[in-house]
Amino acid sequence: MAPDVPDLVDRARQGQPRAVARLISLVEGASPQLRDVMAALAPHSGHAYVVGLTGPPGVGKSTSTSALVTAYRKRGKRVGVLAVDPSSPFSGGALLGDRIRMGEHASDPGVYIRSMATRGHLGGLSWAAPQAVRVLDAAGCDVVLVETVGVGQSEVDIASQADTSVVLLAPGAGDGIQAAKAGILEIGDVFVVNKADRDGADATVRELNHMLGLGEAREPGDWRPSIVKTVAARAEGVDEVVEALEKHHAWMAEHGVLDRRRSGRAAREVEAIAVTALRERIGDLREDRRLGALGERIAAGTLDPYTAADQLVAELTGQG
Ligand SMILES: Nc1nc2c(ncn2[C@@H]2O[C@H](COP(=O)(O)OP(=O)(O)OP(=O)(O)O)[C@@H](O)[C@H]2O)c(=O)[nH]1
Ligand SMILES: [Mg+2]
Repeated sequence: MAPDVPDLVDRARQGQPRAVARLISLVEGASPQLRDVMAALAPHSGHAYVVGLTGPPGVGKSTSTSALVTAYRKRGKRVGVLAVDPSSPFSGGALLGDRIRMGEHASDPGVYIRSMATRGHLGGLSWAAPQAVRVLDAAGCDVVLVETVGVGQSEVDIASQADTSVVLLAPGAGDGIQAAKAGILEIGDVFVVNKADRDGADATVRELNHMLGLGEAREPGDWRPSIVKTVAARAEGVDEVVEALEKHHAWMAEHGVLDRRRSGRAAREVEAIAVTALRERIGDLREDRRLGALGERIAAGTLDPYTAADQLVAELTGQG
């Protein structure tokens, strides 16, 4: 049954967990009603501070996220957690490991936890995560933590849509080199060397310092990424992570970076929605006589593919 959008949005804004979950399901399922949902949410967003966490599998993202939830709850903040898995088809539920690690927060009414699978969305990653964040934002979250699973380009994309991106690494195993190769060093505003109870944490910190060029001079007004050592499993170092996040948040606000990042990610969201809409129209066209006719003319040598594509784009965008 199609949900009553205004009612759902009202209830989500009052913080009713079931309404929040339902709205995020609409995002996950790319519901046609998202249009109405987003229109209704637009005036109520922009409050939450969005933190992305990324890093290699098993580095401790979920454990750190859970520890950060505890730290922010102690500070009286309402917290949303979004675990985004770009490699899974729609799941509609929490990932098993996360369910266990986040379990201690399950009964806290000041915490919303949600996993979201986005595989199969056309350009979905670029809009699904920001839209789910908007739901949590409108529901009154002060902080939204976005954990991405895996370290590929799509994870980098999601993480870079946050206000602040946290990159987690663990000692040894050449994590730093791997991260550099995956392109996640560039997006880190705060670096966390987790599992500092293991050997080699200091070496990893040195390696990071070196790779990030932290010893070098920076332009005044440039952000110098922080590096924090943690043992997330014992909540050690987590207050220092919160401090580093607060410092970055304040720095961004002071330098106009926060507004720039937010309008930048909104622009990418619009782009993704527009590209998705165009792709859908092209998809419809595959069954269309016009595309078939263009193909016939190219095969017959009376038309070239670029001119044909120009004609198609002009028709799709209503300029033909
Ligand atoms: N020794 C040690 N183990 C830790 C620490 N933090 C987390 N772990 C363990 O590392 C394993 C993976 O932790 P997760 O938090 O699930 O890691 P993740 O990055 O979310 O993993 P994926 O989501 O599967 O990529 C678990 O068994 C944790 O208990 C730590 O500081 N020290
Ligand atoms: Mg995890």
